[in-house]
Amino acid sequence: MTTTTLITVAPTGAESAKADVPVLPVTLDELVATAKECEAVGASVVHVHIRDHEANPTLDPGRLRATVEALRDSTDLIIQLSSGGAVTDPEADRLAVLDAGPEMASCTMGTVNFGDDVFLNRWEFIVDLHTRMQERGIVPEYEIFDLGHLTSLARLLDKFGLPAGGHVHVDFVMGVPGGMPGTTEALVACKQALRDLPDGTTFSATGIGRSTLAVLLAALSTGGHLRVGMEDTVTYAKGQPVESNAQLVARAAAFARLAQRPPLSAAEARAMLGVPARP
Ligand code: KMH
Ligand code: ZN
Repeated sequence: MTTTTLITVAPTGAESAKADVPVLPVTLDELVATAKECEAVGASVVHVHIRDHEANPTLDPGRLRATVEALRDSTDLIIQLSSGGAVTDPEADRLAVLDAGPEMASCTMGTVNFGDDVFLNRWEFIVDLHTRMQERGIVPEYEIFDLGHLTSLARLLDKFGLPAGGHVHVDFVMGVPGGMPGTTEALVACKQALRDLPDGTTFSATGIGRSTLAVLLAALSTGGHLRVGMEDTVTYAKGQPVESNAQLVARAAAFARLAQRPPLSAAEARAMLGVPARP
């Protein structure tokens, strides 16, 4: 029985434009303010994509390092950098994300059609990411966009060993046009496939766009954890734009409490995920 809930906030992403979503946090100040608000209402992990001075997605190494430092100085949140970036980012830049010294980084377990684009994740690239994270003590969150990605994860762990920290945590990213649907049935299929992964593997789930609530409720009812944020949805309810990331985290925390699985603190989340405690 899972008795608590890990809430990850993904506040920015690489897909929405600031011009279309004015409340999207794109500057460092906006990101730090959002992170603090989200921590106050129940988040314990922040999944970070950054933007440049024109609010376009970037993997600029200096900006990434400054972002990690600022978030570490102002919050206790576990800092998880996206190694996925935007669909246009080259592999070398995505690998270089690890140089910014995050506590965690995402590691997507396969290629997926991504709307009109392709989110490319070759096997050799995945192996490179996984082994570099092992060497540097960065804890991965394995991003699963489709059922077969779990097969690749089982193969990865079998051939190359457990991640840094020894704990396996996966995140089901559901409802991407081209990936698995954001439905209870798909989530249950993913959960069942976890039997091929090490004992104790934990999962969170997020539903893109309209599937947000269905996936949130399915995750809670099956012992899963939650990811929410404006990376994944910019609509709170029909015809009602999201006001802030904290609004989404607060709703997730309220559902988690109703399910008698209150949010974890960042320190508790570190213990669960195998992320070293902060000195
Ligand atoms: N922006 C997507 C192409 C991740 O952060 O690792 C990839 C993504 C996954 O968001
Ligand atoms: Zn992301």
